[in-house]
Amino acid sequence: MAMEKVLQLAKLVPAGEAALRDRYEVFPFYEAPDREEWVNAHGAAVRAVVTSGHDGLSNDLADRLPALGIIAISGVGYDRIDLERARRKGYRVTNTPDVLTDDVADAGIGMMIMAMRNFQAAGQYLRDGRWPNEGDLPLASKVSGKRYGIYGLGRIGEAIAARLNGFGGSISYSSRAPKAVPYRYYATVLALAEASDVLFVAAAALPETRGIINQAVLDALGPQGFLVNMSRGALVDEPALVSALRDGRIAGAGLDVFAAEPHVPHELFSLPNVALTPHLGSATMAAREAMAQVMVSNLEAFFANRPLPTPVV
Ligand code: 8YV
Repeated sequence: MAMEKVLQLAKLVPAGEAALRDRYEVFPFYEAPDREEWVNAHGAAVRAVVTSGHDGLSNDLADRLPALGIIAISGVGYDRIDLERARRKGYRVTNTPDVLTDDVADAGIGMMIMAMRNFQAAGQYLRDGRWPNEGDLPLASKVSGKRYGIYGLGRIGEAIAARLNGFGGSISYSSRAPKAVPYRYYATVLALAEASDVLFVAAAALPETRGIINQAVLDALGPQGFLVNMSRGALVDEPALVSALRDGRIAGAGLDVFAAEPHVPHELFSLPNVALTPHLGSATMAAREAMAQVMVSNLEAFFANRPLPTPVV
């Protein structure tokens, strides 16, 4: 029997690559010397697209895959997929929740500590050979015992909260509706920011959350406050963030995600009060292997006409 044709838009870990190639005829689109030519020749035969959370699938490309039956994301975020179009055209979309939750939450806590204790700039100071001549650095902010706010209390938000329980402060959150959790609820992110020393962004990027971390929210967080974003850059008004950081209207930020990744606003590079990482919340071998496995199990279910393990659409 001929193998099903899968168009692959993002590279996977070796175990994921092997699992995919064992089962399907895979076209790694990112390696195609001439994508246009490839789509013309093979687009009509593609039944499945494999992609990452941040690569998604553009409608322009989707338009050229008339036999598309499923977009299997190796990632939890589906903000780069037009779900409305998927519903309309009748193809499925799957993601990989749960298996990356711990890793993203771990990274969020690391990011908070890195930003508040100034570890990233301090590491650079040491590597630049400045310690012997210039001595000790200015003192940083205490991390424990603070008022922690989490915007978006989904799986990842809850996992961040579970870890924050060990820090001896108070935990609040804002999300669409209050949940049965022992944390204080605020109806708006503005009210949450006002009541927080550290504001974690853990909500999905949706049209209604775009730019929601705006100047007013940053001013409410205040000159002692820190922003930590492990979700999507689109939720933050980046120019407003840059000016709040530059003017000391917030104390600092830890950012793993950016609006126009992999491009990062250059103004951030020279600011001493930010910690920056290149979207690596889920970037552990364990998480990526598990994500690839869940992604492949969705493809298998799709092609076998079984219920999809983790459907979005
Ligand atoms: C990665 C992510 O970008 O899961 C997501 O939504 O943003 C990340 O885990 C990714 O999809 C890795 O393949």
